[in-house]
Formats: sequence, structure tokens, C-alpha cells
Amino acid sequence: MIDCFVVELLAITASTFSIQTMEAFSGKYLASGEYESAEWVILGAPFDGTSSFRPGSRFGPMALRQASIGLESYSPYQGKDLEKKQFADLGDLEFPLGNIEQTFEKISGAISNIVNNGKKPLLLGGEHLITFPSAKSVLQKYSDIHLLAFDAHCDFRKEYLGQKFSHACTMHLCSEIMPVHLIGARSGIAEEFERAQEVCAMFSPFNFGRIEEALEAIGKNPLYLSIDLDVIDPAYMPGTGTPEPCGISANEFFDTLLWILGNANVVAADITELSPMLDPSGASSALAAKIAREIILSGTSLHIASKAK
Ligand SMILES: [Mn+2]
Repeated sequence: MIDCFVVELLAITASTFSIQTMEAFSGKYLASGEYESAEWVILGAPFDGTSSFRPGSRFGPMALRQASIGLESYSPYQGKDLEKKQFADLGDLEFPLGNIEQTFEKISGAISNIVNNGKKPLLLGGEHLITFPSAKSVLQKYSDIHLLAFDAHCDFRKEYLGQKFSHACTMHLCSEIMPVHLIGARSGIAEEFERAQEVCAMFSPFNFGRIEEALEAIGKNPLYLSIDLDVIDPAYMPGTGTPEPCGISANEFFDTLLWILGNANVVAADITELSPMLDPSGASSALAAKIAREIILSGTSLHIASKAK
């Protein structure tokens, strides 16, 4: 039986997009699938309220879905097809603009419902701050959860511009409640790097040098996978609010993502910081949609023996 939470979200989806638009998306992400049988559940969190440089990630979830029109449902990487996979898209949450506390409550309520129904949430940002209320809710269900985060930025400030709840504090907030493995950070103030080194269960700055170590430490514990898209070099991912040069390539990221999906017990994930209006070519949204496809297709039956080189 569909609970009130789902009905509310579907109502938001239906009222936000015309029938014609929804049909145009059919077969891909938006409003697709049935909640009851879904393993992965997509949910949009269009929040960019603390973005300090270039806002716009609130348009990320819809751009990712729109890019999925041009995406094949079949993944040659995993040998699986979305059409044979049980997943659902619940549309976007609706936030009270400017109210972080209520935004957190909405995210927490929705994510708690999804995990308590035995499903895996895939939250689409929005800015990276949405990871905190989401991961905190997943922690209520999985007390031994680890967070593996990809991000060009440390996000290890205790406060930023007078705010404790800021995108620049996300990893600091998460590290206070669960083991954090931070991969790819190459920007931050000295104190952030020091704290990340000291506090993180695993800190692999600049690249994926210590990713295998991280996976070993995580083992079969439940894993929350958080992908801030700016970890990928802006040459491949220009559509993001705070681009940070000297990142990893899209291929490197993709290989590592597939390896993680095949070898870790991923129970929740998010994809954040897609700011589509900063990349009119659509390439950034296409990459985000492709990443989402691989996450949705992952599951217990997937097996990749070794990391692709
Ligand atoms: Mn970032």
C-alpha cells in the first residue's frame, strides 16, 4: 500500500510537470516505476540555499532527468537494463525557500520513509549540504553505516559565513555522527585539510590513491555514497557551482564508481552540485544522468571482480 508520503510526492510531481512533459520522459527517470517494487528510489532535493559562489544546483534534479531522455536504458558496463530493473522516481521535494531547518526536516522525513520501507534512496541535489540530513536519517536505520564522499572541496569548516549548516561544513557535520571517507579533495583552508586528516576514517586528497584502503576499511558495512560532482575535473563537469581545476577525469571516476558499486554494500547515495545552467552544452547533465543510471542498476546481483584500470 502506498503511504501518505508517496502520495504527497507524486502529487507534487503531477502538479509541477504537465502530462505531456511526463510522457516525454517516459521510460527513463521522471515519475517512472512503481514505489512498491522498487529497489532504488530517486528523490529530488532542489536546494541551493547556502551556495556562496554560483547558485543554480536547485535545477539539478530536473536537468538530470531531462538528460536521461538521451540516455540508453542499457548499461554496457554492467550488462543490465533499466527496463528490467525495479526503481521509482518520486519527483522533487518542495522546500520552504530560505528555511534550512524545515528543509532538513523534509529531507529527513522522506529519506527515513524510503529506508524504513527497505529501499535505497538516490537523492538528487541540490547543493552538497543535503547529504547531512539525508545521511543522518539513513544512520537511524543502519547504525554501522559509513560515508564515502567524493568532493573537490574539504567542506570541513565548523562554521562558514556565520552558519553552522552550510555547504562548506557538510563533511565536518557528517564526521561528527559517522565514519567518513573523503576522496578527491583539493581545495580548502589549511585547517580543513588538517581536520580532514585527523578526523576522517580515510582521507585521500587529490585523487583515488587510497580508495582501495577505504573500501577495505568499510568492508561489508552499509555504505552511503555521496557524489559531489565537482570532484570530476571541470573539463568534464563544467556545470557546477564551484569548479575546482586539476581533478580526475570522467573515465577515472566512472571506473572507480563501478568498482565501488560492485564491491561495497551501498544502501543509499546522492548526486549533488549539478548546476545545469552553467553548462549549456548539456554534457554535465548527461554525465550526471549516466552516473545515476549505474547506481540504479547496481544491486546484489552485480559482480565486478576487479577494479577497471
Ligand atoms: Mn564540492
